[in-house]
Amino acid sequence: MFYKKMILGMLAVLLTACASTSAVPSTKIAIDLQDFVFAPASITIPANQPVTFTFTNSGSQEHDFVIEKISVTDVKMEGSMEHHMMGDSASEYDLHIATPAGSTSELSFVAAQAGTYKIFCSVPGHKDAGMVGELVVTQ
Ligand SMILES: [Cu+2]
Repeated sequence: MFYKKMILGMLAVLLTACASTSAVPSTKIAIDLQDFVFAPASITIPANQPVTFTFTNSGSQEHDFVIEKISVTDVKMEGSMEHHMMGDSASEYDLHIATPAGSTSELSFVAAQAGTYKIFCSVPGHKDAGMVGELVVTQ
């Protein structure tokens, strides 16, 4: 019994050590939300590493950032609007963060798979107005 506890204790120490040495600093990217473009409109991030997007809405309308389908973990959001105008399928989006005009918000996540993902603003009319872009996840 004591032996088993000792092994578990050692495992815990090993896991803790592992977590602290493999802590990769988050890739930080600033994205400006304008009427009606993302700047930059093409964003490249590494796969399997934490990234943080900081959104600044310098437009006169609310804007959001949507990726319809992407495999992500460790998603954290700050400053996102709880209620905002969006399309019908908003609840199906894998990533969705809305930022009021003149405000900022923050989105952190880890992308699990390399690939190119379409980004867009889901506020009605904005996608058609040109508020689209791409997220490139590299291996
Ligand atoms: Cu918008």
